[in-house]
Amino acid sequence: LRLLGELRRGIAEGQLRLVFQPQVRLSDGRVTGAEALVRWQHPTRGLLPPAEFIDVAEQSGLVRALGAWVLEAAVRQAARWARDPRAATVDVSVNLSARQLTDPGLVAAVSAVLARHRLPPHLLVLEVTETALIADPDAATAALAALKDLGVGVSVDDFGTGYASLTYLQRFPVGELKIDRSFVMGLGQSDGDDGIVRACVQLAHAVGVRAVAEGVETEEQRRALVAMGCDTVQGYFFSRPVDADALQEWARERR
Ligand code: G
Ligand code: G
Ligand code: MN
Ligand code: NA
Repeated sequence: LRLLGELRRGIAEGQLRLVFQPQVRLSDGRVTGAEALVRWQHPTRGLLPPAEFIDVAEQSGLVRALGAWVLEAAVRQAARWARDPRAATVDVSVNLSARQLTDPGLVAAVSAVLARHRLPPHLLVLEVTETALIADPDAATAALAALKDLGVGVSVDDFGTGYASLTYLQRFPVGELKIDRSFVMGLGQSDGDDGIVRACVQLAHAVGVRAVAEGVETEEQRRALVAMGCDTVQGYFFSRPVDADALQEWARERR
């Protein structure tokens, strides 16, 4: 409860930060995107990762205010990069909580923030978890269809850990599947994980969407993903999440 009060104040007082982790296209090694990840610069406890406050925020409904802050900050940053002729053009992925996905005001809020910052919609990608999609598939389908009409990208995060049936996959208008890092971790070490990751890549391509692998930590994993035809990768092997300037520096070095 104390944490909740502190977080409410922290959001209002500007204590949240975003870091960005590059997403690399395997075909040419270029940085095509960045995932925005929230941090909380707590006045006494230091820089806190989302694991320390997202669940509390989600349970209390404060995740709406947090999510609104993240969306605004991420779109503002993406728009700055889009306007800057020296900056590499990257799309920015934002994680949505389950509550945000089923919030009837989501589409209007996304539309308003894009207009406010004049960001071309295709430079924003919203990551939704498989679990959030399945919790209310009809509401999710409607929200995703409206987001697609706006021109915003949608990614299914933590793919493989939920229970999305193939029927749903075909029905949800999404642009990419993000293979959960628990499977990527075992690449080259576990035949089971090799098979799962290969199947996820093929499944993505079968429904006409990009396959993204997260949590890539080794050259061996990268090579396995190339062999499987995975499109895009993200993970510590390439870069940890870094601040906005460092992300651009990293991207420009690889243009
Ligand atoms: O940044 P880190 O790798 O510690 O993130 C841990 C978890 O927190 C991930 O599952 C990620 O999706 C989630 N997360 C990070 N930033 C946000 C955010 O802005 N909103 C929501 N809802 N979840 C986030
Ligand atoms: O659930 P989501 O995909 O949003 O989670 C992103 C989280 O994964 C962030 O907390 C990020 O810091 C973490 N992460 C990113 N790359 C790696 C990696 O290569 N290895 C591990 N273990 N975690 C990673
Ligand atoms: Mn994510
Ligand atoms: Na994930």
